Amino acid sequence: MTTPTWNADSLRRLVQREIGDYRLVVVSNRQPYIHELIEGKLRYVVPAGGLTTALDPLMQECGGTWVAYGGGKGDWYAVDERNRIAVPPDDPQYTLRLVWLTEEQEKGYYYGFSNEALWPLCHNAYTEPVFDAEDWQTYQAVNEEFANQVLDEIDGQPAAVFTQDYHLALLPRRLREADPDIITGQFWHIPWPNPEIFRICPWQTELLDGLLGNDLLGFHIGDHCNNFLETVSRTIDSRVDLDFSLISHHNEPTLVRPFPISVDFEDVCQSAASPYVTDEMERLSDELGLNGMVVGLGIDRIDYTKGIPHRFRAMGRFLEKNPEYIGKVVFVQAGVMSRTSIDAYQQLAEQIDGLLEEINTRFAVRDWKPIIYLPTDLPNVSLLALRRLAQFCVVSSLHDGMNLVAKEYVASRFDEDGVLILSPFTGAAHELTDALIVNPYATEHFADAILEAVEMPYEERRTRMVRMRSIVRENNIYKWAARLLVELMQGARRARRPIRNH
Ligand code: GDG
Repeated sequence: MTTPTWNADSLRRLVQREIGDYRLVVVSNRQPYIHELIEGKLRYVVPAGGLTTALDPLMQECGGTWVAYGGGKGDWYAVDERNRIAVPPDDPQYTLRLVWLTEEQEKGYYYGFSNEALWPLCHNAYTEPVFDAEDWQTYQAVNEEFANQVLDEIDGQPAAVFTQDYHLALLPRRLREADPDIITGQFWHIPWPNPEIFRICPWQTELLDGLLGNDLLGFHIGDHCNNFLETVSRTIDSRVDLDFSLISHHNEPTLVRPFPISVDFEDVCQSAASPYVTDEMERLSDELGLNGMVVGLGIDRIDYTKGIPHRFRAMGRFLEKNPEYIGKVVFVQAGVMSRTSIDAYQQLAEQIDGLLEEINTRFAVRDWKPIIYLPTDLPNVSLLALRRLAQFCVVSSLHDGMNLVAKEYVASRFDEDGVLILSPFTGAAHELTDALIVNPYATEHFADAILEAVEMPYEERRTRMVRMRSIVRENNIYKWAARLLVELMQGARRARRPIRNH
């Protein structure tokens, strides 16, 4: 007998059972509905990515509050006097409460400490973190501001607060200090490094103390949990129980657990099969000259952790070793530029441009060139079309918590075709073992994997894809949210009891 897979309905039923009288508050830097002013009219957009997909049904069911930074140009016009908006805007079910930040605060907290210190610190991508004391102060102040808004929202009622990511590491401790009865959980969407790496952070103790204000702390995979447990045991006064993945600090427990995030498999799969996508495939093939080509694909936020130069180098080496494919295989790299005010991202953009010029000039024949670069925010329909056009998709991260692009490619391939080339340094590689797993630093192997993907017989492509699809279908985003919720409401409270009663 097969177990039914999780979906929005089963998640809703679970919420009704688990939440009871508790108020659920989700806190994240990014909001689930961004209001923009377009030609003087207020419009909203739902940001791309798995987080909203997973947490929105949960919030819609329990009618809680989502607290986030109001970064949209139209947000100010959409809120009431308490900075709240009922969402979804078309059929309001829960409250979105926005936190305002000044430009200086956004610079120090988001671009500064979060993305110039914590992001490189947690990823082994050899970009040196910048530890700026002023950024750290701003990070503390912004975490405090988020905490104040959450506490005001809760107003002493029983509540469970589920915090997202590395922007808000200090929030849980602050909440616990204010009200020890609040149930606190956090999901850390990026890797956690080993203690040797983490110890270079001048504020490591404060960050760990902040995170240990959580009843439950989630990472994507067991390795990140183990790194965290080891970091805590080496850094601060605490008891660490490795068998139960339980930390006791100030006589308070924190459960540390892996929850591999995922995508809404059915939704991605059905969207990919839509006739709009078929039309878009035709349009893109004509526009980009893809007809008759073997197409390779990369879709990434342009970030130095994603190994984009590494895959371009591998593509160049592949053509050098296999010149018979010149004019026959084309690699399309799509994805949005991000965090462009940070030096490391500007350097990456220059490096990418340099490599593109070099490889495309070297191998170009007539109007064909090996790499087509589309660094723009493409609409979902174009991304779906590109995934379907691509015989192989490359995810070559130097380090990545999970990587949803890999799972989206698999979910899109309802035709059960396509090859995934995947870096072993992604969380996804732990589940998608039927991908061609390739170290992005090993250019020679990487080039050979491209050849293997290009020449792989249909039967083998299909066998591998069917297995990967069944894994992503089963371990979907709703399962992620459901497991987290159960651990938060049951596991974490159970762990709290014996310690508090002593
Ligand atoms: C962090 C962790 C973890 C990309 N380009 C465009 C676009 N995308 C979409 C993708 C995908 C999402 O953005 C990127 O998700 P990832 O998981 O690959 O990476 P991060 O942004 O680094 O996310 C990561 C994730 O959190 C979740 O926990 O998996 O490890 O680093 O959905 O399709 N979307 C649109 N246009 C683009 O050009 N619309």
